[in-house]
Amino acid sequence: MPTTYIIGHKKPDTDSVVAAMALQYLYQQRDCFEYEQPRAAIVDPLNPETSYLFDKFEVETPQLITTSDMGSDDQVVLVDHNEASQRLGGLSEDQIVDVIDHHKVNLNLSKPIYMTFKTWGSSCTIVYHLMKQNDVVPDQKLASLMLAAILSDTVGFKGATTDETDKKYGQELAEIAQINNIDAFALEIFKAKSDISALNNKEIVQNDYKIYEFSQKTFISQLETVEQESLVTTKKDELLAAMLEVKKQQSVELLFVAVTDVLKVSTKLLLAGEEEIAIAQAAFGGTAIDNILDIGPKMSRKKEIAPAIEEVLKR
Ligand SMILES: [Mn+2]
Repeated sequence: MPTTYIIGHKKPDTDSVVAAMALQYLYQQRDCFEYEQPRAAIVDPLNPETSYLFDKFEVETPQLITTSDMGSDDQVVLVDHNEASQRLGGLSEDQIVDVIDHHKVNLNLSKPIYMTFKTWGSSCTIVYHLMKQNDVVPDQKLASLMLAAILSDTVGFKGATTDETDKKYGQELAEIAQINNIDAFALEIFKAKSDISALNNKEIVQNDYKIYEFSQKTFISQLETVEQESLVTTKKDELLAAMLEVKKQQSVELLFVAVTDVLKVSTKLLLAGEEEIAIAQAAFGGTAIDNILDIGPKMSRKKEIAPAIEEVLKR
């Protein structure tokens, strides 16, 4: 019997991993989805935030897979991403049967498939919506993780991508999870996200990045932290050196690192070189000082940072 792998993006964040697990739970409860042997999987190891949450709630990590684990008649549901550059490498488009996502669509497949796209702040908000439509209630652990994913993706309901639906469903999930203080839970998640103590500088630069196929291949990394100041002062030179190495290794033309303070709601961009400095200044205004540009309260890579850079590159 074929397996239906439910897969989030490369370098998975909490939303990507938990949304896949929540979809597996939903598909197992309701056979109207007709997915055989639904199985959540990951394509890269968990980040420190997700590891922290899985330890805290004593949840097993989904299987780490490559295409060699998959048979030719296995099916794939993509969640929390859709474009090829963010998918499991080598994945055949013909195996994709469904996409559940909240990112910009960049797809041109050769056959019709199912799709659920919403403009909400988290893929887990969408999966919870699908659960509600099908009278499925997540168990307490899953509800805790789904709330964590929503809080992580929306930066505690403060990010620009936050929708009223995220808040409403977050509240409902908090009740199922029996989490009374959502703000305290969000702070706990931010601290776990900020913990980069186990990472070397190159790993820090690549902890949460996306590569965009703009007119120039562009790498945008984001460090969501409660310790912005030390990252852009004492650690700055080491990070800039690591950025140049990563730029070469990843074969990208442009590389930006957004250091976002999730409590102060502010972002400073670390700029790899002269070209990035010129582009960032054109995109956000202001003047970079020592390879750093303060872009103020912009926190969303998806909605505020990447589109502004793309816009300049179109000119
Ligand atoms: Mn997401």
